[in-house]
Amino acid sequence: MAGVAASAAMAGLPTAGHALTPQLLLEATTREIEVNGTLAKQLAVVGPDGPEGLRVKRGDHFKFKLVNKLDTETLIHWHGLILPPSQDGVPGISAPTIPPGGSADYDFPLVQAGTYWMHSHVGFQEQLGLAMPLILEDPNDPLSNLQEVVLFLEDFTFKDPEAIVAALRGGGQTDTAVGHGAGGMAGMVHSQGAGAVDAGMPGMKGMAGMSGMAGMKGMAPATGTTAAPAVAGMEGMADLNDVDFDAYLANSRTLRDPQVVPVERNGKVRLRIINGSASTNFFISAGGQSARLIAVDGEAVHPIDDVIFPVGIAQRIDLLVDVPGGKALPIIAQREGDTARTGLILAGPGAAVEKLSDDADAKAGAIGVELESRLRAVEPLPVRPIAAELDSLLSGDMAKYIWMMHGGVYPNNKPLVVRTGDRTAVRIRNQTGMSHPMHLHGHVFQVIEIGGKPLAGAVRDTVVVPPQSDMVIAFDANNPGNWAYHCHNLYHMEVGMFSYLTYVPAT
Ligand SMILES: [Cu+2]
Repeated sequence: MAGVAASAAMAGLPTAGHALTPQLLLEATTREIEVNGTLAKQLAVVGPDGPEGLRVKRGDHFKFKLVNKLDTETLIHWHGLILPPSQDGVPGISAPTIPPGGSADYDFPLVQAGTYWMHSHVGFQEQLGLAMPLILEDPNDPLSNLQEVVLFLEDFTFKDPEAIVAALRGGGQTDTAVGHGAGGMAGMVHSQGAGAVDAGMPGMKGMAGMSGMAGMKGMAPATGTTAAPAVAGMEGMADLNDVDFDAYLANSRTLRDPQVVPVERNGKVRLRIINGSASTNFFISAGGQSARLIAVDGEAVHPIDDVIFPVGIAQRIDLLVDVPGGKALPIIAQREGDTARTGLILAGPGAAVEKLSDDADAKAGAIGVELESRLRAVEPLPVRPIAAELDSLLSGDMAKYIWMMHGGVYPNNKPLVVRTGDRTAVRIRNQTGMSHPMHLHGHVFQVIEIGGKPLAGAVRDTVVVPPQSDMVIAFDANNPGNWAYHCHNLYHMEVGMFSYLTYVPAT
């Protein structure tokens, strides 16, 4: 892959066929990539199948030794996998970190098939590149004759993420952190199409005393138990992006120098799209052409044909696209609320590939619930009565850049407590002005209510809960242990928007 200075392929290891599941090697290491002409040193996971991701089969064992070749501690989480809690890769919840030069062994049966990913769960290592696709192949995949293309999306910054957080908290001037220092005004300016607010812009300073519009209902750090009222027009005032990045990457490339994938067979491609961003939601399109959505977060959905599909932070979508002979089809990911975009090109035989700008003509909107409301799982949860409904409150203070779950910042907040065997519903109440991609480890859940309307929605592991809204998810408490449950916006999580799920025995 051009643009990647260090080869990520490891010589001497098999590239496919883990049928006998010998223990294979994964390394946490570093690499250099070129981002719009500038070399950047990144962290990286290197495995036997190269930088396009790790491929393993359902029914096999996930049997790896993870070696830490970094000069700092690390630990990797296998996002979306149902596995024993001790192997889930979250420091403080499932296992200790791996020291420099150390290693950890993983061995568990793979019970799922679909599009997944892996990433560090330590500090900002995921933002720095310690992440990779994880494709769980289905041995009986009816689509196995199709060409497969993995599209791994990331947001990229040359800056130190810790400095970005400091700026978001008002500790310094930067052109990277979008102006939360202006007390929640940033989102309003965005929605009027005036562009990103520079936190260091002198004219905004006088507004810093507005303290996040704390007087507005539902936007203050909330401790009550009643749901926030639906305020007309609030969605338009939402903050869409915290952080302005230097680039958006598709398989480690920008759209100025995109990957061009030759389309081989019968002109039909299965795209496995993974949003591996730290803090960016995207809208996916295929050059205005209709595509067919067949899975979200690795789980099959009844097909939906459309021209644009949102994919939230940490979520995945599988799309089928037709690439007519002689045509070059751009697969574009445009940032929510922005013109910035990235992507790759699917090129049919003999196609001329045109240069594409990494800036769209018009801004994308906000991710809402339009698609989520239409999703229907092919294999919904078995029909059972709900034994317990738990409350999960999301709150925050945008001006101070404090994000909370269950009334506090981790670890000063309460976990969700479930009883072994219970069908459990969780009402997620987002009382903030931002959307939050909420992720539960070690389980899959079904979306069963959106904005007060019941539905038999998608089965998945990460759901975007829009500002000022409720969503209800349900799952079976059938994997006892302690499991991370958190906002997957890395900047929110790192300042404390993190909790966990814990079990008590059935009585
Ligand atoms: Cu969040």
